[in-house]
Amino acid sequence: MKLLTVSTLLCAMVSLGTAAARRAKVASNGTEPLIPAGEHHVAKRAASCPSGWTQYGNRCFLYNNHQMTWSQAQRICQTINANLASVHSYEEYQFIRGVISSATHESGLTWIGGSDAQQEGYWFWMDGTRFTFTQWCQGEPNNHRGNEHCLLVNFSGSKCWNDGTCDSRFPFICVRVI
Ligand SMILES: [Ca+2]
Ligand SMILES: [Ca+2]
Repeated sequence: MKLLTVSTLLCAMVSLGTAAARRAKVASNGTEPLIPAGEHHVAKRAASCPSGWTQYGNRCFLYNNHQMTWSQAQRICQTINANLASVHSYEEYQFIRGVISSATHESGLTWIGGSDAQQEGYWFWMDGTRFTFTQWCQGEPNNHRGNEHCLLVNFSGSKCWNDGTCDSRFPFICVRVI
């Protein structure tokens, strides 16, 4: 008899607990909320870059110090859902130079995603954005020996842009949109 009483009491407690939990899930207007309380802050949190990437606006940049041809570099960027970087303003170019120098403590030649390999003089960015801003060095792009179709930054003392031979090997910078 005593055991039965305890058992009945336990059942009642579990039942009450379940009812309380259900009441908590029902919103004040009587409908089930689409997003459980407590998860709202996840939906509202601003998007940010993956660990190790550096954010500028709504894009994330990643420096890779492996020496690669321009095409190898682009392929590596694609494996991490990115492209070789595009640049759209002087401020963004200085930011990218900062990403390079903070990783290497110098301003070395680095591939980004500009190329005129399809047709000489027609420059495109690999990420499909418009090629409008440029920071070419004086006399560049010169398509030296008719064989320069890929974009190098940090060229010469002015740290401007040069068209280089795509088969040369340099570190590179990937970009992805948040
Ligand atoms: Ca060229
Ligand atoms: Ca050149």
